Amino acid sequence: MTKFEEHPTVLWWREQAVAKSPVVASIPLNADALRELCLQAGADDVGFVEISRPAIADQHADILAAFPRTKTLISFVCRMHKENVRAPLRSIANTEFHASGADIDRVGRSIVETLTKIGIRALNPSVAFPQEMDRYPGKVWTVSYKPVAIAAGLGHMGLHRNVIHPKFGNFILLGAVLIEAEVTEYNYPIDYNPCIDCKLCVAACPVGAIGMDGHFNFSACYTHNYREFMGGFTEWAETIADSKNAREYREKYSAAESASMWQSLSFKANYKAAYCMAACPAGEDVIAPFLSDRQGFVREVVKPLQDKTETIYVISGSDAETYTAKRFPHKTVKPVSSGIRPVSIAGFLFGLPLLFQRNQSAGLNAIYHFTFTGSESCDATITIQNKTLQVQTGHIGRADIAITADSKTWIGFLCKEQNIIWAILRRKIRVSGSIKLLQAFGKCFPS
Ligand code: B12
Ligand code: SF4
Repeated sequence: MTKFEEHPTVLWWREQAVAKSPVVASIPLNADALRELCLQAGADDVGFVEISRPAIADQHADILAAFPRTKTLISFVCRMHKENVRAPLRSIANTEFHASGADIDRVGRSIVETLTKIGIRALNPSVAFPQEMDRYPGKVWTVSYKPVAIAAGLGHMGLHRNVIHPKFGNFILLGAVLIEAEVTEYNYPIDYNPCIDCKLCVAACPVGAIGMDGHFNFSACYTHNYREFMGGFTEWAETIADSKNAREYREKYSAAESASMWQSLSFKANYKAAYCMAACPAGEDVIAPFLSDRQGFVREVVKPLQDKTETIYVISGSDAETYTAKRFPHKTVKPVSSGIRPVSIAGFLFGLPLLFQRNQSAGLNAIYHFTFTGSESCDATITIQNKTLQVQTGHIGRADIAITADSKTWIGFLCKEQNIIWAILRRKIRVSGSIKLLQAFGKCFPS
């Protein structure tokens, strides 16, 4: 083996490093030229955000963990074909989502490739998947593109929480490239929200995930729309494991559902809805049919999605179960589990706002003090009041009920592996206050 000091690569680098010009990355990149480079790569719009921007401060750690040299985020969008997204046939919409996702990855990669050639180090995280599944059910993605796109002046989140571009509407997917250079000029949020507050996203969503007041029911969207992704897949696999034979499995899953799962595994996971995005008339390039004939637009775009007969997946005892049965009686409501099981107390506390079903909490006003002991000891206060939820660390205020629990036992109980009565009898879980309040608590977080 050649000695390190005499290795051809080491010798080559040392020779050419002497003659090298100043490090390119230390010179700010011209914003116009960089913008042009991104458009040439296939982006439909682009903006730049410096890493120190307060609007993305909560993402610093994750961004720098992925690429410690990051000085600038290039935020870009690729347009989707709206007729495809709007088609009630989901195979057509999913083809569009996957093709546009591939565009984002291709554009990001192409920007990285060009910058690398001129000596600027850069990295493009994935459009959506793959993600870091070892962190599941926590934050499995790297960069939250929506806040970055907003900071870069590419639009604002509408009532449905998708980013609406002022021109292209919400028919865009988002990407970002992290680069080690500064840019001569940065971009800032646009001064109006393209959302026109028509509430058609509310009307179209089959599980009531979007509230009139802007509340987003994560668990409702995730359980139905993502039925063939992480949680739904986990539940499907567990159903197979728990079934005594093929006949019992078939009682729980139809042939169409098995085939659909096969399709997702073979051709990329399929979304079940995205109707909020399909219905949205906002954006200069999109709004004409809505403004010229509002009723006609609803008839042509929203009604077919509402009228579609299909299976809607809901968590048993959730707000979505009640909503879908009442609002869309012609759709088949199938109660399932979300498949989300916390693996730590931190995960349990983090997940509460995502699982909270505000209508199930109606009439409940209580302060819960949790004391977790054992492998993950910590204190938490959970306040449920007027259909809202607050999770705080420490014990705050006067508790209506205090629960002391061994952390492992509590996680086992949440995963349905431990019986709570057994745990109470063995004093692994101790409750001071009305047990009814504990039951009411459970009702707010069906999973
Ligand atoms: C997590 C996620 C989801 C979650 C949460 C959706 C949401 N509102 O954020 C679920 C699984 C429900 C989801 C659904 C969809 N998504 Co999505 N999703 C993401 C992802 C990976 C991160 C989103 C994010 O930044 N959230 C945090 C903050 C900024 O968003 P927020 O709305 O304020 O927060 C809500 C939720 O995110 C949730 N939340 C906050 N923190 C955390 C942490 C964890 C661990 C979890 C699980 C949830 C969660 O609670 C908040 C309030 O409800 C991004 C890709 C990425 N890397 O950025 C795509 C992304 C946001 N999704 C996208 C799309 C297209 C969709 C769907 C249309 C998918 C589809 N084809 O059906 C639906 C639309 C649902 C909707 N109305 O929002 C696009 C949006 C494009 C656009 N124009 O804005 C993105 C940007 C992907 C992309 N690269 O283009 N998605
Ligand atoms: S459908 Fe209407 S209310 Fe919903 S985000 Fe689009 S413009 Fe806003």
